[in-house]
Amino acid sequence: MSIFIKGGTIVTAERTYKSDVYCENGVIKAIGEDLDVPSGAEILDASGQYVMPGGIDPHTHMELPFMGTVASEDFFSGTSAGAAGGTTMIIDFVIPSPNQSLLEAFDTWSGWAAKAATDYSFHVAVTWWDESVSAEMETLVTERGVNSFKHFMAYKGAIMCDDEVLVNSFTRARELGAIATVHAENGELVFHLQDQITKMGITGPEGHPLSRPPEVEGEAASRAIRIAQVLDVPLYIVHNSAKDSLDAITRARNEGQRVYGEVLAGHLLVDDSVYRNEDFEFAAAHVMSPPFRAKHHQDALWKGLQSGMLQTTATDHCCFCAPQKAAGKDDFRKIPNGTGGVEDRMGVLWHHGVNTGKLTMNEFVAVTSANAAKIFNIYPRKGSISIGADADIILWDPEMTRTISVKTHHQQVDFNIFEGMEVKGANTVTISQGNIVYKDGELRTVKGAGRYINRPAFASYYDALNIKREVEKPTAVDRSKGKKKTA
Ligand code: URQ
Ligand code: ZN
Ligand code: ZN
Repeated sequence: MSIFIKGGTIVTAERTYKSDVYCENGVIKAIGEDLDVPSGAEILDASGQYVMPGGIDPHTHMELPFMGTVASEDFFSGTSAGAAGGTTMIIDFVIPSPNQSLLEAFDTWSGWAAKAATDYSFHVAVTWWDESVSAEMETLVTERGVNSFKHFMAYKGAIMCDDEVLVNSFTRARELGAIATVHAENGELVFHLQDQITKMGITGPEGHPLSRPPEVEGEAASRAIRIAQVLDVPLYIVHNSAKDSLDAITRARNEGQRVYGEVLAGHLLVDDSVYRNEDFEFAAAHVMSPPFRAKHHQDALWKGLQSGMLQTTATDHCCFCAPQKAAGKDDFRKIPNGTGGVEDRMGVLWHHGVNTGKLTMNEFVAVTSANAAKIFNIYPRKGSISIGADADIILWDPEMTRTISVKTHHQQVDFNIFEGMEVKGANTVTISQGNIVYKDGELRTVKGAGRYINRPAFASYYDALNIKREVEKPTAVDRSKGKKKTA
Protein backbone atom coordinates (compact mmCIF):
# COMPACT_ATOMS: atom_id res chain seq x y z
CA MET A 1 0.00 0.00 0.00
CA SER A 2 1.25 3.50 -0.73
CA ILE A 3 -0.13 6.70 0.74
CA PHE A 4 0.43 10.29 -0.34
CA ILE A 5 -0.30 12.85 2.38
CA LYS A 6 -0.86 16.17 0.65
CA GLY A 7 -0.95 19.76 1.88
CA GLY A 8 -0.35 19.13 5.57
CA THR A 9 1.91 20.80 8.12
CA ILE A 10 4.46 18.40 9.53
CA VAL A 11 5.02 18.70 13.29
CA THR A 12 7.91 16.78 14.81
CA ALA A 13 9.69 17.13 18.15
CA GLU A 14 12.16 19.41 16.39
CA ARG A 15 10.26 21.58 13.89
CA THR A 16 7.03 22.61 12.17
CA TYR A 17 6.90 23.00 8.38
CA LYS A 18 4.56 22.57 5.41
CA SER A 19 5.36 19.56 3.32
CA ASP A 20 3.92 16.48 1.63
CA VAL A 21 4.76 12.97 2.78
CA TYR A 22 4.88 9.83 0.65
CA CYS A 23 4.79 6.39 2.28
CA GLU A 24 5.36 3.06 0.55
CA ASN A 25 5.76 -0.50 1.87
CA GLY A 26 5.33 0.66 5.44
CA VAL A 27 8.05 3.31 5.52
CA ILE A 28 8.32 7.00 4.74
CA LYS A 29 9.86 7.28 1.28
CA ALA A 30 9.72 11.01 0.47
CA ILE A 31 9.11 14.32 2.20
CA GLY A 32 8.89 17.56 0.24
CA GLU A 33 6.74 20.40 -1.04
CA ASP A 34 4.71 19.70 -4.21
CA LEU A 35 5.98 16.14 -4.64
CA ASP A 36 4.77 14.31 -7.76
CA VAL A 37 1.96 11.99 -6.79
CA PRO A 38 3.04 8.42 -7.60
CA SER A 39 0.37 6.47 -9.50
CA GLY A 40 -1.73 4.11 -7.43
CA ALA A 41 -1.09 5.95 -4.18
CA GLU A 42 -4.04 6.63 -1.90
CA ILE A 43 -4.15 10.39 -1.52
CA LEU A 44 -4.99 11.95 1.85
CA ASP A 45 -5.79 15.66 1.87
CA ALA A 46 -4.14 17.01 5.02
CA SER A 47 -4.78 20.68 4.35
CA GLY A 48 -5.52 22.49 7.61
CA GLN A 49 -4.18 19.53 9.57
CA TYR A 50 -0.95 18.57 11.29
CA VAL A 51 1.02 15.52 10.22
CA MET A 52 2.67 14.05 13.31
CA PRO A 53 4.42 10.86 14.44
CA GLY A 54 1.95 8.37 15.88
CA GLY A 55 1.84 8.32 19.66
CA ILE A 56 4.00 5.86 21.58
CA ASP A 57 2.55 4.76 24.93
CA PRO A 58 5.53 3.39 26.91
CA HIS A 59 3.39 1.96 29.69
CA THR A 60 0.44 -0.41 29.17
CA HIS A 61 -0.73 -3.72 30.61
CA MET A 62 -2.98 -5.47 28.13
CA GLU A 63 -4.67 -8.65 29.51
CA LEU A 64 -2.46 -8.56 32.59
CA PRO A 65 -3.13 -11.31 35.15
CA PHE A 66 -3.14 -9.29 38.38
CA MET A 67 -4.63 -9.43 41.90
CA GLY A 68 -6.60 -12.59 41.16
CA THR A 69 -8.12 -11.51 37.85
CA VAL A 70 -7.08 -10.53 34.30
CA ALA A 71 -7.21 -7.01 32.84
CA SER A 72 -10.26 -6.69 30.57
CA GLU A 73 -8.41 -5.09 27.63
CA ASP A 74 -6.57 -7.46 25.33
CA PHE A 75 -3.75 -6.73 22.90
CA PHE A 76 -6.06 -6.43 19.89
CA SER A 77 -8.77 -4.30 21.46
CA GLY A 78 -6.22 -2.20 23.33
CA THR A 79 -3.99 -1.42 20.35
CA SER A 80 -7.13 -0.74 18.30
CA ALA A 81 -8.38 1.71 20.91
CA GLY A 82 -4.93 3.28 20.89
CA ALA A 83 -5.11 3.67 17.11
CA ALA A 84 -8.53 5.29 17.42
CA GLY A 85 -6.89 7.92 19.62
CA GLY A 86 -3.69 8.41 17.62
CA THR A 87 -1.33 5.99 19.38
CA THR A 88 0.51 3.64 17.01
CA MET A 89 2.83 1.78 19.37
CA ILE A 90 2.72 0.50 22.94
CA ILE A 91 5.46 -0.78 25.21
CA ASP A 92 3.83 -3.34 27.48
CA PHE A 93 5.31 -5.39 30.33
CA VAL A 94 6.28 -9.01 30.73
CA ILE A 95 5.84 -9.64 34.45
CA PRO A 96 7.18 -13.04 35.54
CA SER A 97 5.90 -14.43 38.83
CA PRO A 98 8.61 -14.77 41.47
CA ASN A 99 10.77 -17.84 40.63
CA GLN A 100 9.35 -17.99 37.10
CA SER A 101 11.74 -18.00 34.17
CA LEU A 102 11.84 -14.58 32.52
CA LEU A 103 12.13 -16.22 29.10
CA GLU A 104 9.14 -18.43 29.76
CA ALA A 105 7.10 -15.37 30.76
CA PHE A 106 8.38 -13.52 27.68
CA ASP A 107 7.08 -16.33 25.48
CA THR A 108 3.71 -16.30 27.26
CA TRP A 109 3.27 -12.55 26.75
CA SER A 110 4.44 -12.88 23.16
CA GLY A 111 1.63 -15.35 22.58
CA TRP A 112 -0.93 -12.91 23.94
CA ALA A 113 0.50 -9.96 22.01
CA ALA A 114 0.45 -11.80 18.69
CA LYS A 115 -3.12 -10.46 18.23
CA ALA A 116 -1.97 -6.83 18.47
CA ALA A 117 -3.19 -4.52 15.70
CA THR A 118 -0.25 -2.08 15.86
CA ASP A 119 3.40 -2.38 16.82
CA TYR A 120 4.44 -3.26 20.36
CA SER A 121 7.44 -4.04 22.51
CA PHE A 122 8.05 -5.31 26.07
CA HIS A 123 9.77 -4.07 29.17
CA VAL A 124 10.61 -7.17 31.24
CA ALA A 125 10.08 -7.10 35.00
CA VAL A 126 12.65 -8.59 37.34
CA THR A 127 10.58 -9.88 40.26
CA TRP A 128 13.17 -12.17 41.90
CA TRP A 129 16.88 -12.92 41.72
CA ASP A 130 19.35 -15.67 41.25
CA GLU A 131 22.05 -16.37 38.71
CA SER A 132 19.51 -17.77 36.26
CA VAL A 133 17.77 -14.36 36.17
CA SER A 134 21.10 -12.73 35.40
CA ALA A 135 21.68 -15.18 32.56
CA GLU A 136 18.19 -14.74 31.14
CA MET A 137 18.52 -10.96 31.22
CA GLU A 138 21.49 -11.36 28.87
CA THR A 139 19.48 -13.56 26.51
CA LEU A 140 16.64 -11.05 26.56
CA VAL A 141 19.03 -8.24 25.62
CA THR A 142 21.11 -10.10 23.06
CA GLU A 143 18.41 -12.25 21.46
CA ARG A 144 14.96 -10.78 22.22
CA GLY A 145 15.46 -7.06 21.66
CA VAL A 146 14.82 -6.03 25.27
CA ASN A 147 16.70 -2.99 26.58
CA SER A 148 14.65 -2.12 29.68
CA PHE A 149 14.06 -4.02 32.91
CA LYS A 150 11.23 -3.07 35.28
CA HIS A 151 11.26 -3.30 39.07
CA PHE A 152 8.16 -3.01 41.25
CA MET A 153 9.14 -1.49 44.61
CA ALA A 154 5.49 -1.92 45.69
CA TYR A 155 3.13 -4.93 45.88
CA LYS A 156 4.63 -6.68 48.91
CA GLY A 157 3.98 -10.41 48.96
CA ALA A 158 3.51 -10.44 45.19
CA ILE A 159 6.01 -8.90 42.76
CA MET A 160 7.84 -6.45 45.03
CA CYS A 161 11.63 -6.19 44.76
CA ASP A 162 13.73 -5.59 47.86
CA ASP A 163 16.99 -3.64 47.71
CA GLU A 164 19.01 -6.80 47.14
CA VAL A 165 17.09 -7.53 43.93
CA LEU A 166 17.34 -3.89 42.87
CA VAL A 167 21.11 -3.83 43.39
CA ASN A 168 21.69 -7.12 41.57
CA SER A 169 19.37 -6.33 38.70
CA PHE A 170 20.50 -2.73 38.22
CA THR A 171 24.12 -3.93 38.17
CA ARG A 172 23.27 -6.51 35.52
CA ALA A 173 21.29 -4.02 33.46
CA ARG A 174 24.32 -1.70 33.39
CA GLU A 175 26.58 -4.54 32.25
CA LEU A 176 24.17 -5.35 29.45
CA GLY A 177 23.71 -1.75 28.31
CA ALA A 178 20.06 -1.76 29.36
CA ILE A 179 18.05 0.79 31.33
CA ALA A 180 16.47 0.10 34.72
CA THR A 181 12.89 1.23 35.29
CA VAL A 182 10.93 1.32 38.53
CA HIS A 183 7.45 1.56 39.96
CA ALA A 184 8.50 3.75 42.90
CA GLU A 185 6.40 3.19 46.01
CA ASN A 186 7.77 1.80 49.27
CA GLY A 187 5.82 -1.46 49.47
CA GLU A 188 6.62 -2.04 53.13
CA LEU A 189 5.16 1.34 54.10
CA VAL A 190 2.10 0.70 51.93
CA PHE A 191 1.55 -2.66 53.62
CA HIS A 192 1.91 -1.11 57.06
CA LEU A 193 -0.44 1.79 56.31
CA GLN A 194 -3.02 -0.51 54.70
CA ASP A 195 -3.07 -2.53 57.92
CA GLN A 196 -3.40 0.58 60.10
CA ILE A 197 -6.15 2.09 57.97
CA THR A 198 -8.27 -1.05 57.80
CA LYS A 199 -7.90 -1.42 61.57
CA MET A 200 -9.43 2.06 61.85
CA GLY A 201 -12.47 0.64 60.09
CA ILE A 202 -11.76 2.34 56.75
CA THR A 203 -12.34 -0.39 54.17
CA GLY A 204 -13.70 1.64 51.23
CA PRO A 205 -11.72 3.01 48.23
CA GLU A 206 -10.99 6.16 50.25
CA GLY A 207 -8.50 4.00 52.13
CA HIS A 208 -6.43 3.44 48.98
CA PRO A 209 -4.80 6.90 48.73
CA LEU A 210 -4.49 7.08 52.50
CA SER A 211 -2.25 3.99 52.39
CA ARG A 212 -0.04 5.43 49.59
CA PRO A 213 0.71 9.06 50.50
CA PRO A 214 3.13 11.03 48.30
CA GLU A 215 5.95 10.50 50.81
CA VAL A 216 5.80 6.75 50.14
CA GLU A 217 6.46 7.49 46.46
CA GLY A 218 9.10 10.11 47.20
CA GLU A 219 11.08 7.71 49.39
CA ALA A 220 11.14 4.97 46.78
CA ALA A 221 12.01 7.34 43.95
CA SER A 222 14.88 8.78 45.97
CA ARG A 223 16.12 5.32 46.92
CA ALA A 224 16.00 4.01 43.35
CA ILE A 225 17.79 7.14 42.14
CA ARG A 226 20.57 6.75 44.71
CA ILE A 227 21.02 3.06 43.99
CA ALA A 228 21.20 3.85 40.27
CA GLN A 229 23.68 6.63 40.98
CA VAL A 230 26.04 4.39 42.95
CA LEU A 231 25.77 1.64 40.33
CA ASP A 232 26.08 4.11 37.44
CA VAL A 233 23.02 2.82 35.57
CA PRO A 234 20.46 4.95 33.71
CA LEU A 235 17.09 4.99 35.47
CA TYR A 236 13.52 5.55 34.22
CA ILE A 237 10.83 6.16 36.84
CA VAL A 238 7.35 5.25 35.60
CA HIS A 239 4.06 6.98 36.50
CA ASN A 240 5.40 9.81 38.66
CA SER A 241 2.23 11.03 40.39
CA ALA A 242 3.55 13.42 43.05
CA LYS A 243 5.78 16.44 43.54
CA ASP A 244 7.77 14.23 45.91
CA SER A 245 9.10 11.94 43.17
CA LEU A 246 9.43 14.81 40.71
CA ASP A 247 11.61 16.67 43.21
CA ALA A 248 13.84 13.61 43.53
CA ILE A 249 14.21 13.41 39.74
CA THR A 250 14.86 17.16 39.49
CA ARG A 251 17.62 17.02 42.10
CA ALA A 252 19.29 14.08 40.35
CA ARG A 253 19.05 15.56 36.86
CA ASN A 254 20.41 18.87 38.11
CA GLU A 255 23.40 16.88 39.35
CA GLY A 256 23.86 15.38 35.89
CA GLN A 257 22.53 11.93 36.75
CA ARG A 258 20.86 10.06 33.92
CA VAL A 259 17.31 9.75 35.30
CA TYR A 260 14.15 9.92 33.20
CA GLY A 261 10.59 10.48 34.39
CA GLU A 262 7.23 9.44 32.96
CA VAL A 263 3.85 10.94 33.85
CA LEU A 264 0.42 9.50 33.12
CA ALA A 265 -2.27 11.54 31.42
CA GLY A 266 -4.53 10.55 34.33
CA HIS A 267 -2.19 11.90 36.99
CA LEU A 268 -2.07 15.24 35.13
CA LEU A 269 -5.85 15.68 35.06
CA VAL A 270 -7.67 13.58 37.68
CA ASP A 271 -7.48 14.44 41.39
CA ASP A 272 -7.98 12.47 44.61
CA SER A 273 -11.51 13.69 45.22
CA VAL A 274 -12.65 10.71 43.16
CA TYR A 275 -11.92 8.39 46.09
CA ARG A 276 -14.41 10.17 48.35
CA ASN A 277 -17.25 9.74 45.88
CA GLU A 278 -20.10 8.00 47.66
CA ASP A 279 -20.65 5.64 44.76
CA PHE A 280 -18.38 2.62 45.37
CA GLU A 281 -18.12 1.71 41.68
CA PHE A 282 -17.07 5.23 40.74
CA ALA A 283 -14.46 5.44 43.50
CA ALA A 284 -13.17 1.89 42.94
CA ALA A 285 -12.88 2.49 39.18
CA HIS A 286 -10.18 5.05 40.02
CA VAL A 287 -8.13 2.72 42.23
CA MET A 288 -4.70 2.54 40.69
CA SER A 289 -1.18 2.92 42.04
CA PRO A 290 0.21 5.41 42.65
CA PRO A 291 -3.20 6.95 43.34
CA PHE A 292 -4.59 10.15 41.83
CA ARG A 293 -3.35 13.04 43.94
CA ALA A 294 -4.40 16.44 45.21
CA LYS A 295 -4.45 19.26 42.67
CA HIS A 296 -1.11 20.83 43.62
CA HIS A 297 0.66 17.68 42.54
CA GLN A 298 -0.91 18.00 39.09
CA ASP A 299 0.35 21.56 38.84
CA ALA A 300 3.85 20.35 39.74
CA LEU A 301 3.69 17.51 37.19
CA TRP A 302 2.69 19.89 34.40
CA LYS A 303 5.67 22.05 35.32
CA GLY A 304 7.81 18.90 35.25
CA LEU A 305 6.73 18.29 31.66
CA GLN A 306 7.21 21.93 30.65
CA SER A 307 10.66 22.11 32.23
CA GLY A 308 11.84 18.86 30.68
CA MET A 309 12.32 17.18 34.05
CA LEU A 310 9.66 14.69 32.96
CA GLN A 311 10.24 13.39 29.44
CA THR A 312 7.40 11.03 28.55
CA THR A 313 3.66 10.61 28.98
CA ALA A 314 1.86 7.27 29.20
CA THR A 315 -1.38 5.78 30.45
CA ASP A 316 -0.54 2.62 32.43
CA HIS A 317 -3.60 1.24 30.63
CA CYS A 318 -4.61 -1.64 32.90
CA CYS A 319 -8.38 -2.07 32.85
CA PHE A 320 -10.73 -3.82 35.25
CA CYS A 321 -14.53 -3.68 34.95
CA ALA A 322 -16.93 -3.08 37.82
CA PRO A 323 -17.51 -6.76 38.63
CA GLN A 324 -13.76 -7.19 38.91
CA LYS A 325 -13.30 -4.08 41.06
CA ALA A 326 -16.10 -5.40 43.30
CA ALA A 327 -13.65 -7.96 44.69
CA GLY A 328 -12.68 -5.14 47.03
CA LYS A 329 -16.22 -4.21 48.03
CA ASP A 330 -15.44 -4.76 51.71
CA ASP A 331 -11.67 -4.27 51.62
CA PHE A 332 -9.98 -1.70 49.39
CA ARG A 333 -6.80 -3.80 49.43
CA LYS A 334 -8.58 -6.30 47.19
CA ILE A 335 -9.65 -3.84 44.49
CA PRO A 336 -7.61 -4.68 41.36
CA ASN A 337 -5.34 -1.71 40.76
CA GLY A 338 -5.53 -0.13 37.34
CA THR A 339 -7.30 2.36 35.07
CA GLY A 340 -7.52 2.94 31.32
CA GLY A 341 -6.63 5.78 28.94
CA VAL A 342 -4.75 4.45 25.91
CA GLU A 343 -7.39 5.96 23.58
CA ASP A 344 -7.56 9.36 25.23
CA ARG A 345 -3.95 10.29 26.07
CA MET A 346 -3.22 12.21 22.85
CA GLY A 347 -6.48 14.18 22.91
CA VAL A 348 -6.39 15.16 26.57
CA LEU A 349 -2.72 16.17 26.38
CA TRP A 350 -3.29 18.28 23.25
CA HIS A 351 -6.31 19.99 24.79
CA HIS A 352 -4.86 20.61 28.25
CA GLY A 353 -1.27 20.96 27.08
CA VAL A 354 -1.13 22.67 23.68
CA ASN A 355 -4.46 24.54 23.68
CA THR A 356 -3.58 26.06 27.06
CA GLY A 357 -0.08 27.07 25.95
CA LYS A 358 1.65 24.79 28.47
CA LEU A 359 3.27 22.82 25.64
CA THR A 360 4.23 23.78 22.11
CA MET A 361 3.12 21.38 19.38
CA ASN A 362 6.73 20.22 19.10
CA GLU A 363 6.90 19.53 22.83
CA PHE A 364 3.61 17.62 22.48
CA VAL A 365 5.25 15.34 19.90
CA ALA A 366 8.30 14.98 22.12
CA VAL A 367 6.39 13.90 25.22
CA THR A 368 3.85 11.69 23.42
CA SER A 369 6.21 9.95 21.01
CA ALA A 370 9.76 11.07 20.21
CA ASN A 371 11.23 11.05 23.73
CA ALA A 372 10.01 7.53 24.45
CA ALA A 373 11.51 6.42 21.14
CA LYS A 374 14.84 8.03 22.05
CA ILE A 375 14.99 6.71 25.62
CA PHE A 376 14.14 3.18 24.54
CA ASN A 377 16.45 3.34 21.52
CA ILE A 378 14.06 3.01 18.59
CA TYR A 379 14.42 6.59 17.27
CA PRO A 380 14.18 7.69 14.45
CA ARG A 381 12.50 4.48 13.26
CA LYS A 382 9.72 5.48 15.64
CA GLY A 383 8.78 8.91 16.90
CA SER A 384 9.87 10.83 13.80
CA ILE A 385 8.67 11.92 10.36
CA SER A 386 11.85 11.18 8.43
CA ILE A 387 12.96 9.22 5.37
CA GLY A 388 13.18 5.54 6.25
CA ALA A 389 11.15 5.84 9.43
CA ASP A 390 8.19 3.53 9.92
CA ALA A 391 5.06 5.08 8.46
CA ASP A 392 3.35 5.45 11.83
CA ILE A 393 1.64 8.80 11.25
CA ILE A 394 -1.43 10.70 12.45
CA LEU A 395 -3.34 13.49 10.74
CA TRP A 396 -4.42 15.89 13.45
CA ASP A 397 -7.30 18.37 13.11
CA PRO A 398 -6.79 21.09 15.74
CA GLU A 399 -10.38 22.28 15.32
CA MET A 400 -12.09 18.93 15.81
CA THR A 401 -13.92 18.64 19.13
CA ARG A 402 -15.15 15.54 20.89
CA THR A 403 -16.52 14.53 24.26
CA ILE A 404 -14.81 11.58 25.91
CA SER A 405 -17.19 8.91 27.16
CA VAL A 406 -17.43 5.22 27.93
CA LYS A 407 -20.46 5.32 25.60
CA THR A 408 -18.27 6.03 22.60
CA HIS A 409 -14.76 4.88 23.44
CA HIS A 410 -13.27 1.75 21.87
CA GLN A 411 -11.60 0.60 25.09
CA GLN A 412 -12.77 -2.74 26.46
CA VAL A 413 -13.70 -1.41 29.89
CA ASP A 414 -16.92 -0.11 31.42
CA PHE A 415 -15.48 3.13 32.77
CA ASN A 416 -13.54 6.14 31.50
CA ILE A 417 -11.54 8.26 33.94
CA PHE A 418 -11.97 11.24 31.55
CA GLU A 419 -15.76 10.76 31.29
CA GLY A 420 -17.50 13.85 29.92
CA MET A 421 -14.28 15.75 29.21
CA GLU A 422 -14.58 17.92 26.10
CA VAL A 423 -11.38 18.17 24.11
CA LYS A 424 -10.48 20.18 21.02
CA GLY A 425 -7.96 18.61 18.69
CA ALA A 426 -8.11 15.03 17.46
CA ASN A 427 -6.67 12.61 14.93
CA THR A 428 -8.80 12.22 11.83
CA VAL A 429 -6.53 9.51 10.39
CA THR A 430 -4.13 7.04 11.99
CA ILE A 431 -1.58 5.24 9.83
CA SER A 432 0.31 2.23 11.15
CA GLN A 433 3.11 0.63 9.12
CA GLY A 434 1.85 2.59 6.12
CA ASN A 435 -1.72 1.26 6.41
CA ILE A 436 -4.75 3.33 7.37
CA VAL A 437 -6.01 1.81 10.63
CA TYR A 438 -8.41 4.59 11.58
CA LYS A 439 -10.13 7.16 9.39
CA ASP A 440 -12.96 9.59 10.13
CA GLY A 441 -14.30 7.61 13.05
CA GLU A 442 -13.95 4.19 11.50
CA LEU A 443 -11.50 1.64 12.92
CA ARG A 444 -9.81 -0.46 10.28
CA THR A 445 -7.40 -2.41 12.46
CA VAL A 446 -6.45 -5.97 11.61
CA LYS A 447 -5.90 -8.53 14.38
CA GLY A 448 -2.29 -9.68 14.37
CA ALA A 449 -0.97 -6.95 12.07
CA GLY A 450 1.17 -5.53 14.87
CA ARG A 451 4.86 -6.42 15.03
CA TYR A 452 7.15 -6.94 17.98
CA ILE A 453 9.71 -4.12 17.84
CA ASN A 454 13.26 -4.97 18.88
CA ARG A 455 14.86 -2.34 21.05
CA PRO A 456 18.64 -2.66 20.86
CA ALA A 457 20.62 -2.09 24.02
CA PHE A 458 23.36 0.43 23.98
CA ALA A 459 26.79 -1.24 23.90
CA SER A 460 27.03 0.78 27.00
CA TYR A 461 24.73 3.64 27.67
CA TYR A 462 27.54 6.12 27.64
CA ASP A 463 29.12 4.65 24.50
CA ALA A 464 25.83 5.19 22.73
CA LEU A 465 25.75 8.75 23.90
CA ASN A 466 29.37 9.09 22.84
CA ILE A 467 30.33 10.17 26.32
CA LYS A 468 33.86 9.24 27.32
CA ARG A 469 33.76 9.26 31.08
CA GLU A 470 37.04 9.64 32.93
CA VAL A 471 36.19 7.55 35.97
CA GLU A 472 39.03 7.48 38.52
CA LYS A 473 39.79 3.87 39.36
CA PRO A 474 40.25 3.24 43.10
CA THR A 475 43.63 1.77 44.16
CA ALA A 476 44.69 -0.31 47.13
CA VAL A 477 47.00 1.15 49.84
CA ASP A 478 50.52 -0.34 49.74
CA ARG A 479 51.35 -1.36 53.29
CA SER A 480 54.29 -3.63 52.40
CA LYS A 481 56.81 -1.15 53.79
CA GLY A 482 55.73 -1.44 57.37
CA LYS A 483 54.09 0.79 59.95
CA LYS A 484 52.00 3.87 59.18
CA LYS A 485 54.00 7.06 59.43
CA THR A 486 52.60 9.68 61.77
CA ALA A 487 50.19 11.89 59.86
O1 URQ B 1 1.51 -0.94 38.97
C1 URQ B 1 1.27 -1.02 37.75
O2 URQ B 1 1.78 -0.25 36.97
C2 URQ B 1 0.34 -2.06 37.18
C3 URQ B 1 0.20 -3.26 38.07
C4 URQ B 1 -0.99 -1.42 36.84
N1 URQ B 1 -1.78 -1.00 37.97
C5 URQ B 1 -1.67 0.21 38.57
O3 URQ B 1 -2.38 0.47 39.52
N2 URQ B 1 -0.82 1.09 38.13
ZN1 ZN C 1 3.18 0.57 38.39
ZN1 ZN D 1 2.03 -0.21 35.11
